[in-house]
Amino acid sequence: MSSVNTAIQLITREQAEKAATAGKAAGSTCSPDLARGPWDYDLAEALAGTPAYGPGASIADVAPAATPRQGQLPDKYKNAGDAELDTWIRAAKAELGERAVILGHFYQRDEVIQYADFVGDSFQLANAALTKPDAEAIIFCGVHFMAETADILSTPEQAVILPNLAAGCSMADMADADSVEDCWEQLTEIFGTGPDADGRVPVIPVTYMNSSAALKAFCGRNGGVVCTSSNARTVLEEAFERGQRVLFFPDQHLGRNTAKALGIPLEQMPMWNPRKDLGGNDEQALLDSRVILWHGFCSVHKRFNVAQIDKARADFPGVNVIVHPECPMEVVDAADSAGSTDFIKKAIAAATEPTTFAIGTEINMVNRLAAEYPQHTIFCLDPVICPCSTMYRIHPGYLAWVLEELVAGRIVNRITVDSGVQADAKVALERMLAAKPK
Ligand code: CIZ
Repeated sequence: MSSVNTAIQLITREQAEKAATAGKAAGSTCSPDLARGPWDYDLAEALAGTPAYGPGASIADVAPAATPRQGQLPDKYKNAGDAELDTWIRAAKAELGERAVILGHFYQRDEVIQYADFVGDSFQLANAALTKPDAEAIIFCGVHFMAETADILSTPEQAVILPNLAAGCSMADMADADSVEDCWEQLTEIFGTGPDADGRVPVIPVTYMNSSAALKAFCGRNGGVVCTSSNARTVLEEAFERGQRVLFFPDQHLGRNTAKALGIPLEQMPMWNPRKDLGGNDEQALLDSRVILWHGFCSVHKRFNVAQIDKARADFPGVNVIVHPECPMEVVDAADSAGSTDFIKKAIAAATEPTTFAIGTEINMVNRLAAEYPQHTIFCLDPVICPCSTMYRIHPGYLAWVLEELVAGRIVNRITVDSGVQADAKVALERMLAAKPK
């Protein structure tokens, strides 16, 4: 199976040849711009003066003005062919040896993953870096919040590098520290701060790993905790032991799916829209709530729908549908199971008989699983190739650049989290690690 990148190049070439034909054929990409180098978007942002997520699933999401931007990649790397970049990356890696470790997220393109020393989800990767205490540089081929987490968990001597600073996360950007502080103030006015007769405080803030370090620190300071998609249930159960209700951000879907699985009725899960007073709720709805859901979402997982599941079941009787809990509730309810990237990977690895799997998560990961397990039929529920816009911003050109700079003794694109923020964020991460399944 060809990589997502190669498929996009082929499709867009074909589409250009058939430019006269309107409409999208099944199997087309969500944007012909995906065939271009990410540096075109770095330049477009510089010219427009405003950041944007670029082509892919988040193209329509609004990037906050303060979103980090990438300066221009030197022409040498933009103009190089695949073979040249491969030679440079391998040579730099060999020269750096143990001094550098390359981490590749499951959602990253194969053209980058091939150079990764570790491949995994964000938390697995941050932990993998801990096994390399002698590495001076941790090159995170993922997105901004992941690099921040790696910086929080690594030693001060280690430099965490994000090859393209514009590789953010639109979902993480949907909850900024000011809006969350503002929400917290409004909630405190309604609920006060005093515990109930059982010693439970009014609200426990819970942030998904996919959030800025500032929000993890907010949770650390306010009795809150971080969760990942693999431990969200455990974290919520623990939060309900200490608190009467939870404020969950930024992903409404992970919050809703997890709380629903715990038996919390939908009526007790109001949504908080940060642009509205009281998040768009009346006071009683907040007083009656168990989980207040932030109005955030992942634009990759929002693309999955029940019609796609119905079609997969009609086309492949007996298909096993597994989706990520960032998908909307109806999709999770219609699937056979839902779980984190690691859950999906393990479910496929555990299948002993040839099986057809329809998967609802990012296309690069689904295609890699399909290539890794040829005994199974594995496909993405979404027929349109639409990768994560921000993972797409990392390309072998940037990886070659940051590595060659390291060889020359220069650190570029370092992600540094302020020491105070680190300390508070660590508290929230440690609470997550201390939470044990019931
Ligand atoms: O934590 C991660 O890496 C993400 C984005 C999701 C997951 O399920 O692993």
